[in-house]
Amino acid sequence: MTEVTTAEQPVRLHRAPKPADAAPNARWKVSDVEALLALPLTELMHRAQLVHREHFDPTEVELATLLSIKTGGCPEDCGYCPQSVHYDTGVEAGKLMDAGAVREAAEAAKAAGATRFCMGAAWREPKDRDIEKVAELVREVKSLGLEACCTLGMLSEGQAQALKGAGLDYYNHNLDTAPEAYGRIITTRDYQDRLDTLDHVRAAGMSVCCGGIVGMGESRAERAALITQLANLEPYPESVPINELVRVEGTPLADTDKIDPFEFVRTIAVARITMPKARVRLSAGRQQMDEALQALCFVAGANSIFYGEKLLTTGNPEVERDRALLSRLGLRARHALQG
Ligand code: SAM
Ligand code: DTB
Ligand code: SF4
Repeated sequence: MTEVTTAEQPVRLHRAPKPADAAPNARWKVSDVEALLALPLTELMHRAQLVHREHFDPTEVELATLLSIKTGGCPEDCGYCPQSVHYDTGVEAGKLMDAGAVREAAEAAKAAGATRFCMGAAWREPKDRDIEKVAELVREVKSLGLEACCTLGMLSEGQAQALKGAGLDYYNHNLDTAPEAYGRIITTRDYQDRLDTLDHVRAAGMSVCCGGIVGMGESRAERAALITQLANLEPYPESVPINELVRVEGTPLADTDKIDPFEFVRTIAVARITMPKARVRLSAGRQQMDEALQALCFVAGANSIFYGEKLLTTGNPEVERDRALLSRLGLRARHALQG
């Protein structure tokens, strides 16, 4: 996004997004991904399972715990987000957590069996002095032997390098929806802003965690375009969180119709097929899903979940419940970091 300052206020000029398969060497065409989404469910699941077991042990699920290290008061207007200052959702704005409290939370996550710890901040973009503080938090998490992930909004090249220098393994920055649908959901930044940050993360040598949200009223073609966009990144992300919209009262998307659960499962399966080596994470939205649906997501190739009673500001299933679910399904948590 470019900003032009006039006498009154800055005018933001959005750059028109390119279609998800615009690059001449694009691996995937939106039409191919749409055709996958439209397969008979049994056929789609079979294909997803074949791909899944080529690269992973299909009985193993990664557990990643989230912590909101800086909550609320975000200047962005993402239509799904309870932390935007534009919407009245009851989320109170807080300050950046200190290192001791973060360490405690990371220790508890490790003791409960998580191997990845993801710290989220409700920023449009961090300031350089925020990066210094977050670098300290990253060092705390790394000293416990956990994989560290951060999601802090847009990053400059230098900020990405500083986080890499502190030992950060993954940076989460979601594309969230299809390029063509982005302007319906967010007006305070454009798609290219997201792609630029992903480039900075890659250039710094970190692994990329990038996915999206389904159930925001998008069409199947738009879901196909989101997956195509992710799968055509060069290289595609190592982690792909697929969130179902958590409909939070006060946000513009609060009254969106709930997505057909089978359509959600299809999206997971197509993410698995198009990004064979990625950790596909069954992310936000599990609290609204019954256990049979979650099981179907694992069968479709999901091999990671957010683990712990809270996502950032909304709820997630209890740890005991998740442990019982994995046990009933004969699945096991990924242990220490063997790759
Ligand atoms: N502010 C940073 C940013 O937007 O990149 C990091 C935090 S932001 C909360 C991280 C991601 O959470 C968003 O990109 C979106 O995918 C997800 N998210 C936020 N609200 C959600 C909701 N209500 N339902 C599902 N996912 C949501
Ligand atoms: C991601 O894809 N989903 C997570 C994490 N990355 C940062 C966030 C989900 C947030 C759900 C709404 C909330 O709890 O505020
Ligand atoms: Fe801010 Fe991130 Fe929420 Fe958007 S998704 S309002 S950038 S915290």
